[in-house]
Amino acid sequence: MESFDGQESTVVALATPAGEGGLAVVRLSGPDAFQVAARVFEGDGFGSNPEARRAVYGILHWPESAPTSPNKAGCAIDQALVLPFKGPHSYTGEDVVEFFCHGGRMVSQAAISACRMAGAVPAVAGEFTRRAFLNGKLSLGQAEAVADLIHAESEHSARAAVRQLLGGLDDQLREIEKPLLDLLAHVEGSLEFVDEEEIVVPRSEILRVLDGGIERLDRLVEMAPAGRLLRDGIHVVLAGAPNVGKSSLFNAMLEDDRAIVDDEAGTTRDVISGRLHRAGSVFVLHDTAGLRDDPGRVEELGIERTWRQVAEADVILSLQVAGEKAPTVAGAGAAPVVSVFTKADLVPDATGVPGSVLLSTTSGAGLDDLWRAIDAVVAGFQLEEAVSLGVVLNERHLHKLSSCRDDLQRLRHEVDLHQPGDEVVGSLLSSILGGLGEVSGRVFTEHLLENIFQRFCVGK
Ligand SMILES: Nc1nc2c(ncn2[C@@H]2O[C@H](COP(=O)(O)OP(=O)(O)OP(=O)(O)O)[C@@H](O)[C@H]2O)c(=O)[nH]1
Ligand SMILES: [Mg+2]
Repeated sequence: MESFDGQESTVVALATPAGEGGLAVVRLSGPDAFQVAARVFEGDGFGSNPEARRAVYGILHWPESAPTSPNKAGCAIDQALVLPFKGPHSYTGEDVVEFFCHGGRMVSQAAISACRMAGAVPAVAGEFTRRAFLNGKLSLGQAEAVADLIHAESEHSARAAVRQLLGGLDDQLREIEKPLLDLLAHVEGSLEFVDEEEIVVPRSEILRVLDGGIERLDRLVEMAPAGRLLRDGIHVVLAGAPNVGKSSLFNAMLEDDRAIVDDEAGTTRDVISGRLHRAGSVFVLHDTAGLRDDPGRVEELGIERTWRQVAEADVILSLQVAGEKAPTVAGAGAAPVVSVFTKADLVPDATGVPGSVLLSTTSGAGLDDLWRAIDAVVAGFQLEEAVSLGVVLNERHLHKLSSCRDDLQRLRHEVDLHQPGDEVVGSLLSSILGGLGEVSGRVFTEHLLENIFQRFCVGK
């Protein structure tokens, strides 16, 4: 990957997916965006000082001076529309030009090459959004929401990302930071008038603010699992003894004949996964090898994979045949378990056990009950809350927010037990606020930006 080129360069990239399509959008951003555009576009008075936000129809062509391809010089590439944005009123905050060309690999590649000959350099992944962040057009949470929105596969994840893009996470962070900043100002203010050792701001006041911060951070940290589920989908693992009907149920839930079903025990040897969209969420189902004590060699490898999958599940479906005694996987993973009794059609007088689901994939009876039970488990994951607040936390957020919470707790303990002077309180508070600033993007490092923007595609 090419390294980030600094903000002085003018970059170019295809903003729409590569391949055939009705339109392709090629985007330029940087101080020379208008000059580059004027060298490759001819139409209705369009020049190097174009009217902002007015689309102009014309001819996109190779630059007149194209030393590497003299035979192309000035040749037309496409009929296109050009739309200029004058910084700071653009996505990146810089001068931006968008060309709307005909879709298709050749046209967009030629448009990009022409812009490069005219002085632009190729953008790296996420460079437009990175520039938007560096120019103060987006917070870090908003920039991350852009990536989440692009990658969103479900209605819930798209809704949560768009709310975060509109400032959801920033609002939550501000609510946490504001009282702490006020307290910091208060203790720092008191230092101007008195001796360092002295305590002026009442301890009860400090404790009240710290408690409020800890509580708000706790609530935010609790939403981290929801962020992962929104991003990666809800992983449901079907596990149980061989032949209980795991693959049959997996196929029935997916409404697709994906996994091999057979009356020989030990049919499934490997984890088979399938995705499905339901109630605004993505579910990832995993069919697994049946668990038994004396498996063959290959089966044993499959069983190891079953346990790994169970350990990583969000919801475990523990299957056993109705009316038969069998070991279950309850308690094997950290995730909630739904007990499922299968082959209900073979036991005509079967009655359900409270808290479990009785079903038959042969007749289809009980499948609705199973989804209701899964929905009840999912309701505990706070997805709705994350969506409505616009907070999609990732590992980075979780790590930072938890350590800020722990630091606040330590400070609280200190204030409560040892009554430190205002100067100590002030210095600890400002380091905690620095940590919170790394989540909001007030404080950032090159390394942090590298990690965040590598998730983006080129052209965003
Ligand atoms: N009568 C009846 N038979 C079922 C039902 N579900 C599955 N079966 C049968 O049970 C046998 C085993 O089904 P599978 O779905 O392959 O079971 P499994 O748990 O995936 O088995 P392994 O992959 O060997 O661990 C097959 O012959 C299925 O047709 C059901 O609801 N009713
Ligand atoms: Mg199977």
